[in-house]
Amino acid sequence: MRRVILDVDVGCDDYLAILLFLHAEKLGLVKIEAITCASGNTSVDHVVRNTVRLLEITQRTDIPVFQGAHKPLLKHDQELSYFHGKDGLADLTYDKEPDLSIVRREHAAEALVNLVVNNPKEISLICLAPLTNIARSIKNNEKFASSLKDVWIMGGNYTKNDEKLLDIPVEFNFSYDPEAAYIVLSSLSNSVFILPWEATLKPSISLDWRYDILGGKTPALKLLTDVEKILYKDYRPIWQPCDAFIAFAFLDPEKHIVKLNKVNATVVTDNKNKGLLKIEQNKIGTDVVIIEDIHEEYFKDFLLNMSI
Ligand SMILES: [Ca+2]
Repeated sequence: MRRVILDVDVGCDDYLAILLFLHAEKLGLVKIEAITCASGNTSVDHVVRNTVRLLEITQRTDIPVFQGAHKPLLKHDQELSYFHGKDGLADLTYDKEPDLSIVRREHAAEALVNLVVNNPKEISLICLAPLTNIARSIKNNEKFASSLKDVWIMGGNYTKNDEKLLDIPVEFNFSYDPEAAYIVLSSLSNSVFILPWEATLKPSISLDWRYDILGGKTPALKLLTDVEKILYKDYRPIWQPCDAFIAFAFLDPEKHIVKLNKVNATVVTDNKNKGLLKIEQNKIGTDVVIIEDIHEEYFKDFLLNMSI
């Protein structure tokens, strides 16, 4: 069984990614050791509330939840993403508030260190948020990075790495905390998998399929359907649950990843394009596996089979 920690900024696609992992745990494929929360899509307070709400709906409040970074490492004036609404889940109203007494006292970065260093090479880290918590863990404990089994990151964009083309918007997770992205990537030595923004644009699952075929057959999916109907209204007709794509890739890489590319990469730290993933030809960066495409039909099948 693969042991995982999920680092999240829930966020509608983090929400779905957690559902995939809960389903995989039910199948005996993974054990979720903890969920650590960071700011990004919304404030970390909302991320914690959204996470606990989801665990209550799915009756999995046994999973330890930790609150982490409320700001990026350096960018104190950094704006949150408001694509997901102010509260991260489209600002719905609820009958009751989640019971936050289940949230552990330890800071997420401390919890990450304790879990990973005490279980060397056992735990896979699934990074679905800006990398602030992970960078802090790396800085706090010299054994942390080398004790990880592997690291799966949704974030970054890299295709246009030609200098002349560098003036492009940087993917949100990496642009929100570029210093954290730099620290994380430059500190890891092996088994790093990145699903960049470009790969999230490849699948072409229509919103019609999302709403009419997948729909909201469980209470957790019903809430997500309500959220996504609001968030996607003026966005695009194609569903783009970025974090769920990397969750899916992780769960069965051989079957679920259609195309990957082994490269050497760094994170740009200059003011222009800060946070952009840069492919290095002269091997000065970190060897990473870029997940370029996932199997769309298997992804849809997986979701249709979910009972969480
Ligand atoms: Ca996320």
